[in-house]
Amino acid sequence: MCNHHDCRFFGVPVVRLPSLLGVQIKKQVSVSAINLPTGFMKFIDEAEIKVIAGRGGNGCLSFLREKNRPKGGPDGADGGDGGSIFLVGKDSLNTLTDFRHVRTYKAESGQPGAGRDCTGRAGVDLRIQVPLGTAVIDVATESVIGEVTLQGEELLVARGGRHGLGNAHFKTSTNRTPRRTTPGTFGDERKLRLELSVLADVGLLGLPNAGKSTLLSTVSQARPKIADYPFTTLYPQLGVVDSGDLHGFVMADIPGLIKGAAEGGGLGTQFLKHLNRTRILLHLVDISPLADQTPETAVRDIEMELKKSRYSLATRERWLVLNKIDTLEAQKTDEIKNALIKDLEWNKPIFSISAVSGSGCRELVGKIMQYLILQRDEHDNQEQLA
Ligand SMILES: Nc1nc2c(ncn2[C@@H]2O[C@H](COP(=O)(O)OP(=O)(O)OP(=O)(O)O)[C@@H](O)[C@H]2O)c(=O)[nH]1
Ligand SMILES: [Mg+2]
Repeated sequence: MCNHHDCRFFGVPVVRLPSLLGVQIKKQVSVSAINLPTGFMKFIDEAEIKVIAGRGGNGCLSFLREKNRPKGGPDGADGGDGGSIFLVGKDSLNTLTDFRHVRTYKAESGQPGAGRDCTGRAGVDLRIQVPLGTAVIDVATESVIGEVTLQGEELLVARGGRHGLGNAHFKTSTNRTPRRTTPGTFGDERKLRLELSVLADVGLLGLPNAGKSTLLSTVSQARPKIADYPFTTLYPQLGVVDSGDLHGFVMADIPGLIKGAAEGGGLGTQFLKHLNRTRILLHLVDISPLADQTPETAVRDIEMELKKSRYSLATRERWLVLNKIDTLEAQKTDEIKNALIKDLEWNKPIFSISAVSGSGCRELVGKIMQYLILQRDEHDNQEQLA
């Protein structure tokens, strides 16, 4: 039987490019990120899955034959109904990453009926957990089947086949030995497109060239432009990070900030609004010997811009991520890290990574996921107490 643990994950995400003319341009690509024009931060995570409901079990043709009752009459029973498939709202999921690995979901078929009036067992229904806000579209007709918006809400997406009738069913006063049975019918089989509008959970901050886009490309399937000149990123980018277990999260990369951004320097602070609803900010700092600023200045300059901006980002949970450690001896990295902790009186998490080689990135993603889950649990507890 299909068990949820075996059958999650699937799909090639599709990016929907919003068109300012109102025309939707769709593009099948292997990334879940999108370049967005300024101020247009809607991001749609998509996955296509196939659902096959269980078949109904056939009815049975049988006559009771016992030593002392040679003409015992028809005893062929009905089959069982096929299992149906439901999507179920789950509030701890927030992306469709889980559907990237499994393409087909199949519910169990009903068992055929048997002699001696033994009805076939019904197939077990399959319940697939989806994030709240998931819209479900039938790919063949482009019609919307529904949207799952509440925790525990169930949406029937493929009805199981009906059971077939056994010959006992057709016994009448005029026909005591019916040979008629009916087969079980097929369950629904359809391709579904799941669509979810997502907001970023994690925002990347930092000076130009800190390696923000490189980090996004290493931990997600997004492929932002990367180059060794400032302001490579001109528009916010989003990527879905698969943290390897049931959950994933969305990371937003915005153009680099510079000192004086609040007064319009560089690309200004207009993009900070995209980080306004994130839950953690990752502050990337280039600690390579070639960096333009010292690590301390790189942190303080950005902090100043956050304080000056209209958004309440200065008090937001912010972690320091020291990048480009591949350019230094491990000992030197530790020295820089310890000096920063001391000089900035830093008491929040701090990480050392190489976005290029991936070193330290897995640990960082794991810690972010842990934090997001913990925060969600606290939020749930507070709601229960209220
Ligand atoms: N050696 C090394 N180079 C890195 C690392 N991460 C990024 N880089 C390089 O740093 C340069 C800038 O990287 P980006 O990812 O474009 O930086 P960014 O922060 O997105 O820059 P903007 O978009 O301009 O704000 C590129 O040449 C990267 O290859 C790293 O871990 N090690
Ligand atoms: Mg960039």
